[in-house]
Amino acid sequence: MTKSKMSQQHKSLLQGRRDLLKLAAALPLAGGLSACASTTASDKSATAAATSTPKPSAVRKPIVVSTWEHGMPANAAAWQVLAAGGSALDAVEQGVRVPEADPAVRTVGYGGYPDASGEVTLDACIMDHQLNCGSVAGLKRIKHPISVARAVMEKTPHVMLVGEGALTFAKAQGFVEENLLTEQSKQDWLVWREQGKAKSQINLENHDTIGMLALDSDGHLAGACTTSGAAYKLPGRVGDSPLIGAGLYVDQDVGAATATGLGELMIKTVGCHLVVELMRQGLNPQQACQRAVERIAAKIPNAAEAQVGFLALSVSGEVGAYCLHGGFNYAVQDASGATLTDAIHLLPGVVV
Ligand code: SD4
Repeated sequence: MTKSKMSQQHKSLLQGRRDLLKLAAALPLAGGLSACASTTASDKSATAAATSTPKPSAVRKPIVVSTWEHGMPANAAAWQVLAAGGSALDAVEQGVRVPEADPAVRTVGYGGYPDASGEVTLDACIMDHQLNCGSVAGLKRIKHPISVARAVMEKTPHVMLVGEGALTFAKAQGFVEENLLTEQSKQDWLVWREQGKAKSQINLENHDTIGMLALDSDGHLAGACTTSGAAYKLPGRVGDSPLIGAGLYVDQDVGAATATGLGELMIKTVGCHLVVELMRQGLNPQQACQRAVERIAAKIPNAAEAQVGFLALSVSGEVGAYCLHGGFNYAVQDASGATLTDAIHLLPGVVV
């Protein structure tokens, strides 16, 4: 190798190292929170691991991961698609349709908590390995917003449709209008209204969006996210779940991430895009989720009053998650079986 080539290589190595150090310095630590005393050490170890952890040699695929316990039956439906050699995109759509149709899941689709006016309004988005994406927000009276989001992606030149426009589009596509407010949801809403609460219920317990990520046997990633949003939200409020980058992001070069919890926090930090970009910098999925939660905790006043959780899947099938408060779990299914795991959390204590 010539001297000039060597010095060129040396310079780019130094530049790479400087970039990494700059990145580490730019990422805020959650030192302002007393419960985060261990954050500095974990942050250092995340950076160290980013430079030293060897990449896994074998890709773990197909695989599907989802937020929360209702991710177990959703993953099972997605797995049927993946195990038959189907696409990650079909898998995530079929998977999240399960909680969308289940009235016992009170935070997604049919039977979800309504807004303050008593109307169930749904947010959802879907994204594939080529940055194709589709989204709906504030969609009423359609049980499967994820399928409408997919139709937006595949049948329009747009990414996102909202409110009446989304409903008109859905009906034109053959989706059937139906009542999504179950008797149980109605009764709960009436009680909430009688209590005279002036505010939407955005708190620690209200956070069970389903976000699903899959890697198919062709090695393609896709993701879906669907929710009824914050219970008793102000009519018109849109959370992170239908926003590409906030509630979901997929980049085939790197991996995918999805989020659950108080959407305003993910919107302010473009949380899922942040997780994917941190993975691009060399962090593994769990380290990237941890950094994003730390960013939220450090930069957003009163973040600790809410829950946030991220779940990520790398293009090689590594899975990681992290949340602010204990209590967030995630479901994983691959050829070895199905598991439900508690995510590691930043703050002490568990919220269920
Ligand atoms: C939102 N992220 O609309 C969602 C909330 C959630 O079940 O997770 N709800 O902010």
